[in-house]
Amino acid sequence: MHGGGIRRIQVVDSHTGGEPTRLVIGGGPDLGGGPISERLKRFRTEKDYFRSAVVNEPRGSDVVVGALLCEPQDRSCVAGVIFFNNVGYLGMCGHGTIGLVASLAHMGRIDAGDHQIETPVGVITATLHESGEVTVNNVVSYRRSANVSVEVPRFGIVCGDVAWGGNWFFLIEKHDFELELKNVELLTQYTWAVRQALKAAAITGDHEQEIDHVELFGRAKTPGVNSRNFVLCPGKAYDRSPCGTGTSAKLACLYADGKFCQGDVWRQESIVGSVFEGRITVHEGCVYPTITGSAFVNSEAELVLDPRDPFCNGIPA
Ligand code: PYC
Repeated sequence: MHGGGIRRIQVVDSHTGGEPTRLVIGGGPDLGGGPISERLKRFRTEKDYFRSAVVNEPRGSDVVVGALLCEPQDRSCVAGVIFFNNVGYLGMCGHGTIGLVASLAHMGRIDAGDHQIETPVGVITATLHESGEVTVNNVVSYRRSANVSVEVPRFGIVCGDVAWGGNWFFLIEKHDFELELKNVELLTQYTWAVRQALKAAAITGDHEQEIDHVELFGRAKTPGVNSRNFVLCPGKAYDRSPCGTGTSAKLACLYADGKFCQGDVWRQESIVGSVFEGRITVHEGCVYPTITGSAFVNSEAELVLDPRDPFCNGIPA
């Protein structure tokens, strides 16, 4: 039996409203110490093979979001985390944070209560409720520009808002599509074309950051739910969850339009029917969204990285 050079990675897999999170709890790369943002830079430049090995095919798939559990620099934090996907890294991830908290609870590392987590975009707080639900206090969210028009080849002029919810989003209310699972291919083509058109037109977030998430809204299917969405993620997979950062961007836009305020509850349904609850706190004019949802652990596993395997480091997406 060949065992030379084999590397073993311990993971806990969960899903949040259908969207998977693969939490790496052991066997990860040595990224040194310092702030998580610095460790992310080293991950990106020196150890990117590990990202691909964990989430890309044949071990993963385009839809899997990875989360590398890190020692926090700030000792008041229960954990540090770096989120990644099939094509790169995420500063923040709402469904992934809910998955992280549920996984830490599953591992017996945390109990119900408030927990601080270090991310590349700063320290955030998450609450594990006795019910098992998790509330994520997300980063400040805001609308950068309203009613931005872009010419999208094959689809014509599309109008939407550019907003930040921890990632950059283009939010589209007016379109001709039904947000149904049977239309996923068409929805993907449309939102991907919008993303390309935004890039071609140099429509960006702050500091010329690419808008790498496109979000469509439609009528909810579930009574008591405000809206349904379809969210295209950076690597062309769609979010099975209602997207924590996308829901945060939506709340910021609703607030900017005077349609939502502190004390209100927004129920956002995903294309698969899972629901997040969103609320905001407004402090000195800034919107701080909180997103509540549930995650379930569905696997504890060991990944095997065999250097003889030609696809040991995954098939690049
Ligand atoms: O929940 O924030 C989120 C998210 C981002 C990408 C996939 N899920």
